[in-house]
Formats: sequence, structure tokens, C-alpha cells
Amino acid sequence: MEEQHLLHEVDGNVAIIRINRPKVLNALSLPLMEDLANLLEQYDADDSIHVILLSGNERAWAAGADIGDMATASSDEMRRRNQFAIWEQIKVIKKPIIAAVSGFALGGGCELMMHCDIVIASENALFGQPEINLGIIPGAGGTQRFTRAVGKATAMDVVLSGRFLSAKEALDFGLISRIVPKEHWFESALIVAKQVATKGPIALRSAKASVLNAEELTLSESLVEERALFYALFDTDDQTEGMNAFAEKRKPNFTGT
Ligand code: DAK
Repeated sequence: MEEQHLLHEVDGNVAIIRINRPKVLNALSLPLMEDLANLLEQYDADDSIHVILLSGNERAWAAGADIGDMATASSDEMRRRNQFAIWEQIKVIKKPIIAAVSGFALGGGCELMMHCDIVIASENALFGQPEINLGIIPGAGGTQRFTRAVGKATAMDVVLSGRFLSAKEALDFGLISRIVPKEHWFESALIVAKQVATKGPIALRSAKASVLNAEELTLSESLVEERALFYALFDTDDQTEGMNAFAEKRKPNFTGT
């Protein structure tokens, strides 16, 4: 029987998606990416889900796009495939996506990781944009989001030499959020996902949108957007509940309204 390339389940308010092509280090085939984008959309539209946890396995988060899919493609063929539409679908997911990363996060795998909002990485994780070794360059943000995250000096080093960054380097350079012990990499990420999932869903969406604006807009533009999002939250039940709960010294019960 053919293995499913994505496994998914729900744990409370957290949707867990695991990339599952272990034989090829979770290489991101075209059908896998299409299914992943659709699955993320599905969970994004489901009110009972507050946070999405995206994971690979212990050896690999994802070692890149599936090289076999691209090996014989011409530039016309690559254009015709319009793969960027899939990446755009992922880019506009409104709920927080937490990446649980162990092993390789390379090429398109690193780019997918950079579409996530919090990256929890095992101490054994390795990051890189080694497309240069294949005679190409990163095509889904690996020269742009990567450079914004780590700065020009490190980005040039990684993109031009194809070298991998250790988890410690990636944390120091600002590519990932936290490093966790390799024995508990997945459980540690799940704990973070569950903790974030206790927050108000509307505030979570607003916070994600506002932080992402910092990558796309000028400071003046993003401050205007931040203010609008901030004001809008004062029309939500969750704001009333959050502040009442604080005054009453109890945990808030957010309803997403
Ligand atoms: N694609 C296909 N198969 C892969 C793969 C990949 N990216 N990475 C690994 N594999 C396969 C290997 O071929 C091998 O298969 P078998 O030989 O066993 O059949 C198996 O996984 C185990 O790999 P290795 O034997 O090589 O394992 P090692 O531990 O020795 O080495 C490694 C691990 C990660 C260093 C090595 O596998 C490696 O260098 N892998 C390739 C990494 C890479 O170059 N990644 C970038 C790929 S290009 C786009 C968006 C994004 C992209 C393109 C377009 N658009 C929106 C248009 C992205 C492009 C890329 O990611």
C-alpha cells in the first residue's frame, strides 16, 4: 500500500500535521505541497483549531523540494506548473503555524519552515539553502526571508557556499525561535503549540498578521495597521474576558468571539 505523504490528527485545539516521506528525507514533492496547502487551509477554516503544528520526523523536517520533480524540467515547464500559487496559499494562512524541526531543514524545507511562525528545533537540526549545489538558487523565499532573518553576511555565506547552519547558529542568527533537547523535540514543540492555543484566537490571528507586516511594509505603514488591529480587538468578547479574568485572578476562557 502506498504511504500517505502527510499524516494529520487533532489534539485539543491543535492540529498536528506530519510530513511523511521518510525514505527521501521528507522531500517535498509537488502533490505533497498541494495537499499540504489544502490541509492547512482546511484547518485554518476550522474554528475548533487555534494553532497548527507542522512537523517532520527525527531525521528530517524536509531536505528540500523533490529534486526528481525538477531534474528534467525546462524553465517553461517550471513556469507552467505555477508552484508559487501553492506557496501563496501557505503564506496567507491566518492561524499560527508552529514548526517542530528535527534533522534536515534544507532548500524548500527551510523555505517552508520560514513560512511558519514559531520554530522549535531539536539541538541536532541543520538548516541551509544548498540549491547552489544543484546549479539553481532558492526560489520560494530562500534568498529573501532568509536574508531578512539572518542578515546579508550569513545569508551570502549560506546561499553561496551551500553550507548548513547548526541549530545553535540558526538560533544565534535569528532563523529559529528555540532549541530543545533532541530526546523531546516533538513533545517540546507540542507543549508550545498547546500553550499558544490557550490564547484568544482572534488576538492570535491579529498578532500574527501584525508581526508579518513588519516583513512587508514600511514602519509607518505597519504601525498604522497595528493600531487598527489593536483597536478592533476592543470589540471582541475575548478582550472583555481576558481583562475580567485578570481582575478576578483566574484563567481566561476565550471563545474566539
Ligand atoms: N529530493 C529527492 N530526494 C532526496 C532529497 C531531495 N531534496 N534529499 C534527499 N533525498 C533522498 C536521497 O536521494 C536518498 O535516496 P536513496 O538514494 O536512498 O534512494 C535518501 O533521500 C537519503 O538521502 P542521502 O542518502 O543523501 O542521505 P545523507 O544522510 O547521506 O545526506 C543530505 C543527507 C540531506 C545531506 C542529502 O540527502 C542532500 O544533500 N539532499 C539534497 C538537499 C538539497 O539539495 N536540497 C535542496 C533541493 S532544491 C519552488 C519552490 C522551492 C523549490 C523549488 C521550486 N517553486 C515555488 C517553483 C526548492 C528547491 C529545493 O529545495
